[in-house]
Amino acid sequence: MTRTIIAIAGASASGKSLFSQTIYNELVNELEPGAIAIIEEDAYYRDQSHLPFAHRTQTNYDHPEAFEHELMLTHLNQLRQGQSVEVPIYDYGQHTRSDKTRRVSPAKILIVEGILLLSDPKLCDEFNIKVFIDTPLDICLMRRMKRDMEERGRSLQSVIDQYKSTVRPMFYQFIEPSKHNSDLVVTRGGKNRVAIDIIKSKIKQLLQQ
Ligand code: UZR
Ligand code: MG
Repeated sequence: MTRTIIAIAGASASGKSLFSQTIYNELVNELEPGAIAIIEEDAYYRDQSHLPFAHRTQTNYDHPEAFEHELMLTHLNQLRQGQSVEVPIYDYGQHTRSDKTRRVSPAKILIVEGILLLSDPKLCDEFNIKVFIDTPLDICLMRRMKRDMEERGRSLQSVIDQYKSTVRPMFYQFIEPSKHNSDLVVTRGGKNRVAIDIIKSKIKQLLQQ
């Protein structure tokens, strides 16, 4: 069976998750069970339970090394071969993996989304369709302030400090150049209706083959 892996990359708070989840949610009930699945790169942030909490807050989470891409690669290969995988569940409050996992079954269409997916050549080789969400960085920052304060328990000062120390520099060093590895650039992010509909019809076309 041919399986298709679609990668959705872009800056933090660019609208990757909303874009991916909109496609997933709108298709999942229409398609036969198990046709489509979704995995976040964030789930593969390294386990840091062996480090004291104060050290974990110092990690550069916007650098490719923060992720266990090797494990993600293994999982993508297992899914391609028709095996289920146990995807880690990350705890942003504790800056480490929780002790729970999420079972993902092999699907014909797998959507993966995350900031640094297209910066890794080995991962890029696995992706059949590569999309880059190109939202201006000031818009991302505004969204991130709201999201991280409301959903990830951060103070305004900590969001600003992280933005200056890692989010912005790592965006220019790793994320923005990875745009050139994409097949498709989507402006604005999660609410780009035309782009969502184009990806949805591509997925339906792939499932009919
Ligand atoms: P998205 N991140 C944390 O703030 N803490 C963690 O323990 C792990 C990750 C942030 C990370 C990155 N950055 O910008 C963001 N910092 O999560 C990626 N600083 O997640 O793509 O959903 O924005
Ligand atoms: Mg996200």
